[in-house]
Amino acid sequence: MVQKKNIMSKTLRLILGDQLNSHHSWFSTVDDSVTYVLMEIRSETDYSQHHIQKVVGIFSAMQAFAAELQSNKHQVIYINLNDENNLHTFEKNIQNLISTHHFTHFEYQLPDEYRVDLDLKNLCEAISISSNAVDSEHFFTTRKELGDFFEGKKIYLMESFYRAMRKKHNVMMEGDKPLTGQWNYDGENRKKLPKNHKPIAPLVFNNDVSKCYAEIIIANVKTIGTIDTKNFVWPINRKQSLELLDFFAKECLQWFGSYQDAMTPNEWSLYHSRISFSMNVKMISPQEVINRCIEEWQKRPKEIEFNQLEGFVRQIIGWREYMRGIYWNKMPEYASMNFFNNQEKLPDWFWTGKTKMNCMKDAIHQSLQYAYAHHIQRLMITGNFALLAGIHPDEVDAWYLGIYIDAFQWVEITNTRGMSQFADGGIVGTKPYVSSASYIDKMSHYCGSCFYKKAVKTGDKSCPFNSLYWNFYDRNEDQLGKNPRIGMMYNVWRKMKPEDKTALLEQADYYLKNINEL
Ligand code: FAD
Ligand code: DLZ
Ligand code: SF4
Repeated sequence: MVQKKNIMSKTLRLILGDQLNSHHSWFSTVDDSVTYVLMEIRSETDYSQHHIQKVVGIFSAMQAFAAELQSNKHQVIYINLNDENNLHTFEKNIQNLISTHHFTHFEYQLPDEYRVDLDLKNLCEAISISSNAVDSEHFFTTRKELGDFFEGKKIYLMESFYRAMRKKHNVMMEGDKPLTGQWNYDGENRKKLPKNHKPIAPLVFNNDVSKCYAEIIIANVKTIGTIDTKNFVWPINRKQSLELLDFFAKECLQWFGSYQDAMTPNEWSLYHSRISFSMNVKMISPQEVINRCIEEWQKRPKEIEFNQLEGFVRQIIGWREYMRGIYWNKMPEYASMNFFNNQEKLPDWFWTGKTKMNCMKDAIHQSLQYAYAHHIQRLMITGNFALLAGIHPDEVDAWYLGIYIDAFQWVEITNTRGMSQFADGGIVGTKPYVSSASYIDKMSHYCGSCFYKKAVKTGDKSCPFNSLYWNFYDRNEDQLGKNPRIGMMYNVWRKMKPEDKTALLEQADYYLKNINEL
C-alpha cells in the first residue's frame, strides 16, 4: 500500500492571477492525478500599491475561473487571501502543498513578469520534485521573437514588426499584399470629437463584489481609488469579456480609428474597447479579439470603414506584441533606465485629482473612479505632464502600475518608461511624446473651461504645459538637440527672442517650484 502511494504520480499546476485562459491545452482533458492551484497572496497585492478595482477584479476573475474548472471536474485548490494556512508567496505555498499533499511533479505556465519568472525558476531549483514550465498559449509571439526579428539592428521599428506579424499570421492580407493595398491608416485617425457629438454609453457590468472586497479590507491591503462594490463595472469572467468584445465590435469599432486620439470631459472611454483587462488576464485571446472585429467588418463593410478596423488590429497584433517583445528583450536593465536623469517627485494631486488643470483633473479623476484612462489620456495628458515636469521614471512607473486595472509590468513599463517617458532613450519610440496646450486643445474639449489659459505662455493663469514644454527642450538639449525628428523645435527655440526665452524658463521654474499648487 505504502509503496503504491510513492510511485503514484501527482502533479501540481500553478495558475497565476493573469493566466485565466480556459482554452489552454492543460484543460483539454480531465486528469485525477493533476491538481490546479490558484492563490491570493500578499507578495502580489503588495509589490505595487494597486487600485482597489484591480485587486478586486483579479481576485473575482480568479475565483470565477477556479469555479469553472471545478464544474468541469478538474481538481482545484484555491487559497483565499485570509486562509489560515496561506503563506503569502508562490514559493512558500507551493513548498507547503508539496509536503502536505505529496505531489511528485510541479508545472507552471511561463509568467509575463520578469520578477515572477525569476521567483518560479528559483522555486524549481529549491524543490525536491521534478518540474517544468509551459507556454501560456496566449500571445502571437514567443518571448524571444522580437529580439530575433530585430537581431543586429540598431533601431527597432514597430511598423516593420507589425507588417511582419500581419504576413506571418495572415491577418487582413491578400496573398503577400495588405488588404486594400495600404498597411497603415494612421493618417486618417486623428479627429477631434465634433462639438455636439454624444458618444455611446459604455457597456458596464453590475457585478456584486462585496464579499471579495470585504476580504481585502479585512487583510488591510493598501490600495488606491474607489469602487462601487454592488456595481463593479469590469468583466470578471470569460462570458462577460465576450459580451464586452461584442459590444465593441457592434457599437464602437466603426468610430474607433477616427476618434482614437480624441478626449472630452466626463466621457471616460469614448469608442475604446476596454478589453485590455480581459486580455491581460487571458480571459480572452488577442486572436479572438481581432477575429471578432474582422468578422464584424466583413458583415458591415459599408458602415465600418477599413481604417477603423486596421487601427484597432494594429494596437493588438502590433503594439501589444511589440511591447511584450521589447520587455523580454531588454529586461532587467529596462526597469532602471532614466535617459534624462529625471529626479523629481510626482505632485501629490496625482493621487487625488485635486488640480486646477482641467485635462489633468479629468484624467486623474476617472482613473481613480474607474481604474481606467484611454491611451491618449495616459500618453498625452498625465504622461506628457510627468515628462515635462522631470519626474523620476520610478515614480511614474509606480503610479501607472498601480492605478490601471490592466497594468502588468510587461506592458506597463514599456509604455510608461518607454513610450511615454522616453527613459529608454528611444528603444520603443523615436522621439519623446510631449506637447504644449495647443495639441491638447486640438484633440479635446478641456481647455475652454479650464482655470488656465491655453494660449497664454507666461504670467498669471498661463497654461503650465506651455512653459514646461519649452523648459523641457531647453534642459534636454544635449540629449535631444541632434535628434533629426526634433530639429524643427530647436530651430524655433533658438530663433526666439532672448527675453521671451527667459520669461518662459522663469515661468516654468515657478510652476516646478510650486508644482503641488497647480
Ligand atoms: P483600446 O484603445 O481599445 O485598444 C485595444 C487594445 O490594443 C488594448 O486593449 C491593448 O491590448 C492594445 N493596445 C493599445 N495600445 C497599446 C500599447 N501602447 N501597448 C500595448 N497594447 C496596446 N496597456 C496595458 O494593457 N496595460 C498597461 O499597464 C498600460 N499602461 C500604459 C501606460 C502608458 C503611460 C501608456 C501611454 C499606455 C499604456 N498602455 C497599457 C497602453 C494602452 O493605453 C492601453 O492598452 C489601453 O488604453 C487599454 O484600453 P482599451 O482596452 O480600451 O484599449
Ligand atoms: C496583480 C495581482 C494581484 C494583485 N494579486 C494576485 C494574487 O494574489 N495572486 C496571483 O496569482 N496573481 C495576482 N496578481 C497578478 C500577478 O501579479 C501576475 O500574475 C504576475 O505579475 C505575473 O504577471
Ligand atoms: Fe490642460 Fe492647459 Fe488646456 Fe487647462 S489650458 S485643459 S491645463 S492644456
